[in-house]
Amino acid sequence: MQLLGATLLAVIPAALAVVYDDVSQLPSSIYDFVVIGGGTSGLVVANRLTEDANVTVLVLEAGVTNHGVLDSEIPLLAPALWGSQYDWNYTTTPQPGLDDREIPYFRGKLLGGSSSINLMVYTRGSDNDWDNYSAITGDSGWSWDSIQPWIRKNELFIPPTPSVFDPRYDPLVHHQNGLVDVSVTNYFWPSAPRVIKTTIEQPLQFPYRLDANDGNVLGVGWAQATIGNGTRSSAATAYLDGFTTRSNLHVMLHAQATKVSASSAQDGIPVFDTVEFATNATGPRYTVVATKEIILAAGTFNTAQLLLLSGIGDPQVLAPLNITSVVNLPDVGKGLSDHPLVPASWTVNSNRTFETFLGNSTNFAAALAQWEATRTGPFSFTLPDMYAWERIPLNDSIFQGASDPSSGPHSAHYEFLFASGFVGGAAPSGLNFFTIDVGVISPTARGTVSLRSSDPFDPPLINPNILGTDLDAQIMVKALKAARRFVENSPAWNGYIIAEFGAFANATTDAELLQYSRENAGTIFHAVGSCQMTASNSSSGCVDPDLKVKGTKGLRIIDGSVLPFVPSAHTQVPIYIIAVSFHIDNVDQPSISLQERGSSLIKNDWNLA
Ligand SMILES: Cc1cc2nc3c(=O)[nH]c(=O)nc-3n(C[C@H](O)[C@H](O)[C@H](O)COP(=O)(O)OP(=O)(O)OC[C@H]3O[C@@H](n4cnc5c(N)ncnc54)[C@H](O)[C@@H]3O)c2cc1C
Ligand SMILES: *[C@@H]1O[C@H](CO)[C@@H](O)[C@H](O)[C@H]1NC(C)=O
Ligand SMILES: *[C@@H]1O[C@H](CO)[C@@H](O)[C@H](O)[C@H]1NC(C)=O
Ligand SMILES: *[C@@H]1O[C@H](CO)[C@@H](O)[C@H](O)[C@H]1NC(C)=O
Ligand SMILES: *[C@@H]1O[C@H](CO)[C@@H](O)[C@H](O)[C@H]1NC(C)=O
Ligand SMILES: *[C@@H]1O[C@H](CO)[C@@H](O)[C@H](O)[C@H]1NC(C)=O
Ligand SMILES: *[C@@H]1O[C@H](CO)[C@@H](O)[C@H](O)[C@H]1NC(C)=O
Ligand SMILES: *[C@@H]1O[C@H](CO)[C@@H](O)[C@H](O)[C@H]1NC(C)=O
Ligand SMILES: *[C@@H]1O[C@H](CO)[C@@H](O)[C@H](O)[C@H]1NC(C)=O
Ligand SMILES: *[C@@H]1O[C@H](CO)[C@@H](O)[C@H](O)[C@H]1NC(C)=O
Ligand SMILES: *[C@@H]1O[C@H](CO)[C@@H](O)[C@H](O)[C@H]1NC(C)=O
Ligand SMILES: CC(=O)N[C@H]1CO[C@H](CO)[C@@H](O)[C@@H]1O
Repeated sequence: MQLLGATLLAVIPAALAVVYDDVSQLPSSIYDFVVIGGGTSGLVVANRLTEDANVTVLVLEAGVTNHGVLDSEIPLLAPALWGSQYDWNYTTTPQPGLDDREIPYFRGKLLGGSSSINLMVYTRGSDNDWDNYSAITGDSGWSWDSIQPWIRKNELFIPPTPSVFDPRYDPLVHHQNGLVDVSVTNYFWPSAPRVIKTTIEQPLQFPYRLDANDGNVLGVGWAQATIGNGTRSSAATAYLDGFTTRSNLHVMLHAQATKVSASSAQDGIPVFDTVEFATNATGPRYTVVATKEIILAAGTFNTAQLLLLSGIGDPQVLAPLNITSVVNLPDVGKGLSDHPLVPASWTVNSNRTFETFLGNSTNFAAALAQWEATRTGPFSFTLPDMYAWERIPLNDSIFQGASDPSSGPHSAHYEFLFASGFVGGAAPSGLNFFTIDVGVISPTARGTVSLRSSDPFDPPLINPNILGTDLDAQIMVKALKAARRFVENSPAWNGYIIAEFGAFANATTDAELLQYSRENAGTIFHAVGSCQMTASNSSSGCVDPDLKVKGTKGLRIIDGSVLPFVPSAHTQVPIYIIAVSFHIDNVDQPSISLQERGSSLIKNDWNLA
């Protein structure tokens, strides 16, 4: 099967007032705040800071505009963006857990960043995840209870049209005052009622869960996604498009930051205030000045890369690259965690799967026309319409001698993403598929981000260490066996499933399933933790709980880098939560500590009104 992608819209909307295409258009080189990266977190931070009309913000984005990118708007076509001009096109280092294979690592290179190319699954993580973050940082502001205002501030839940499957979410844990659209699917593939039936037929092992976003993720349920009216909602559509009349917010496209530097010091601590950027490797280097703060929001890989390029890291690693050490911060780039993923596919007896629409140009055109006219139909939701979050009993032999690798009893060890078609590449034509994408959610392996060279246009060395420990690999094997039981042990699938497909069908013993995993696993692209937040008095990690880079002034990191470990979640919402909590003056929730921290950003540090 050849995956089709929609062609670009011919007409690109007129350039936004504040979004500049060429450096010569930039009206100033001095701003209060310079945000590096116009992605998931960067655009949220820029939006929140410019709520105060007196605060000027420049966003430097290496990529292009999200406008006119139809594959980014149409949920089911997201995979067409991967490996495209909107992708950084990274490749990992050889992965020992994957028989030394190098795998592609997608990252959005356009406004909205990875929120403009991801699969849009909306998950907040478990209460245990956030309570662990709070314990690790010694900051109650990161606890599950404390982050609730930021969930509310981010989410605009759009209730589904009524269906026979209702209720499909818990209205008590959803909100309609935020900016990012969130919904469940209104289009039902033939597999969906079978997944539901399986929860009734195998209730002990695979119970139904009404809502995985209530603090306890466990169970099988309907996937929520950052989609509204059948269309992707991204950091760009939610936090930039509606705010282009703010004259204090400027966005520079094609602007890749190459270095941050300090032009002074206070009490021996460098005060970072200068950002160097370029539009290509050979072009001139430009500089802008941040009179208050530089905010790094370039994502897990590029934020760590930029710190290292700027001499912030382990001096012994920087010296051989001839990079002068500015701040001794050995943990930059260390402790990365990510979710391994491997597909289990079956051929099915169905004339309505992804293949029906993506592999046949007549059907593709019909589905596209339906989406264009009404935003409904097969293209209107993301690939997984349902998911399952599961645990392995702690008395299982794989945990012998190891402590629970998850953050607690409300977190998962593995996940199933249910998809009504082949996922992850080209499938033979003429067949229809059902896939359970199986992910390890509590990885114990840790990876790294490091420099290939001192050239900022050289991609960083990315080692997510997929299936890098025996325990992670054993969890994957257990999860694949559970996926098999899900389908084999329920009459719900009779008459639908034809057979297991490909190498998965041949892998029956644990050893074969392990080999299948090593040969076929990749990632769900959830890498976080390259510049972790730790307690203020801790010398490990990179940032304090207020996300200021240790040993510096004027420099903060607000993106996926700071999460101490990958949560029991797809990562965009935890990152939104962190980003939305930083703002000038929040009058919503005066009693919580994050709010006080947000206020202090301006009131104490910057003495603004
Ligand atoms: C294919 C894919 C599928 C995913 N699916 C899901 C999902 O379904 N649900 C979910 O919750 N999460 C998903 N994720 C993960 C989630 O999207 C990311 O964790 C999250 O978006 C990262 O946010 P961020 O702000 O840290 O980085 P990003 O959103 O990646 O933003 C970084 C931005 O900085 C820019 N940039 C980088 N370097 C520089 C520089 N030097 N100068 C200037 N600009 C720079 C980039 O171009 C980008 O715009 C997926 C990710 C991918 C790649
Ligand atoms: C990624 O690779 C594709 C295919 O080679 C290419 O067309 C695209 O321009 C690349 N992306 C970037 C941002 O260079
Ligand atoms: C690099 O950018 C400069 C302008 O910043 C431009 O003049 C030059 O043509 C670009 N070079 C390449 C190879 O794209
Ligand atoms: C570092 O500088 C030295 C001396 O100028 C040079 O010999 C060496 O090649 C440089 N190393 C790198 C990695 O650029
Ligand atoms: C699938 O087959 C049914 C019954 O023959 C038919 O009504 C339906 O239109 C077909 N659907 C597609 C997408 O081809
Ligand atoms: C594409 O689907 C249509 C039905 O919508 C069918 O008539 C046609 O034969 C299919 N084309 C191919 C190449 O399978
Ligand atoms: C959804 O999109 C369709 C097609 O553009 C439009 O007609 C409709 O008004 C939209 N509905 C809402 C609620 O925005
Ligand atoms: C684990 O505990 C459960 C419940 O106590 C029990 O049913 C099961 O047999 C135990 N499994 C193992 C491997 O000991
Ligand atoms: C499965 O095993 C059979 C028999 O050994 C072999 O012929 C076939 O190629 C294998 N299929 C895959 C996809 O590995
Ligand atoms: C940091 O502070 C906490 C709480 O005050 C204390 O328990 C801990 O011992 C301190 N750690 C270090 C390394 O000083
Ligand atoms: C902006 O600054 C001016 C002059 O300092 C002050 O009068 C005004 O109140 C400030 N406005 C806001 C929204 O803080
Ligand atoms: C720092 C912290 O709170 N760690 C906890 C995270 O969750 C695990 C599993 O429940 C606990 O054992 C840790 O103590």
